Amino acid sequence: MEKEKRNFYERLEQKGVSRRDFMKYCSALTATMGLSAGYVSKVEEVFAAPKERPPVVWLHFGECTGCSEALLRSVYPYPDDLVLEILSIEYHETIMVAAGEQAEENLHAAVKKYNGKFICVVEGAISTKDGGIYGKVADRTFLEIGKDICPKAAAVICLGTCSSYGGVQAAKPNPGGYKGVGDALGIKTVNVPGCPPNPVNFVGTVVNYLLLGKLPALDNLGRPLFAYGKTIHDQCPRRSHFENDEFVTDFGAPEAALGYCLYKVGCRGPETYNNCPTVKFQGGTSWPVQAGHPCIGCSEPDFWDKMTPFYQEM
Ligand code: FSX
Ligand code: SF4
Ligand code: F3S
Repeated sequence: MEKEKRNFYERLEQKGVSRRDFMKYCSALTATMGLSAGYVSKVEEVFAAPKERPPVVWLHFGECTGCSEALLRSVYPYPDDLVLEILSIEYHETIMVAAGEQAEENLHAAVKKYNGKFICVVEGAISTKDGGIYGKVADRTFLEIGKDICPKAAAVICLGTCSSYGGVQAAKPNPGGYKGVGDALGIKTVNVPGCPPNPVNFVGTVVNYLLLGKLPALDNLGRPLFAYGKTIHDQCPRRSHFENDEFVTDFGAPEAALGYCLYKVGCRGPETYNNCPTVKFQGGTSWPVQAGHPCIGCSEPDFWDKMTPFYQEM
């Protein structure tokens, strides 16, 4: 175990990540997952000395691959150092070396070998109209692929709003009859929505599984409660109230200091469940409202139709 850990830290150092930085990341991840500080060393072990590396089959349907990009471009975790350290990715169209028939062979071999045991991560929505002919990979429709592979997985994690609820593909007039994976296949999925989703919420879901041997608690829309239990508005630093003839933020600062509330320019924070204000993006640098843009509700079901036209008060 100790040797394994040493090797892990050596590999991290070669990538320019100090042990201190990594422990900071583990603390932030533990807090995001809603676990007490006592779990930080256990979270460290999941990465540094993994007991198991669950096989993962990663499918892409109708989407822009922004979800994979968000994960691969995140400052922490460096995907090759951390995510790929704890998962055994058997198939992933964007990052795998194999192509064409060889890729197809890998997919089928992995599903056969790990039947009932692999985690299926899905990005993108599924076309359901006219037998699903409006979206295909390797001459099979997304619908056929989903029906074949998803039921054989131990768990299906939908990464992004498209696979969770349909996303942009399902926006009116939706000529391909696109739906989220759970809806299209009639199965239960764990949904990590957002367009793109925050990588930390995906990593937290996987680490929860490895650490506690089960998936995190979900809300009635299949979202992990640790990440989607509160609205954006509930956690927003721009939230303010009227006091002594002026607006002050709920945190006590004059509103002008933190930026004015963006409700009047269409902020959907009050009806959007996500943890952007606390977790932020790009290694905790910023998030839409902090950068001055109203939340557009990107992680909610029926994003786009329900949230447009943007920039208009709800
Ligand atoms: Fe959708 Fe993801 Fe938005 Fe894009 O895979 S959630 S369009 S960021 O890429 O599915
Ligand atoms: Fe709520 Fe949006 Fe205003 Fe923040 S900016 S307080 S999320 S309405
Ligand atoms: Fe999306 Fe709103 Fe967060 S637009 S990224 S849920 S602030």
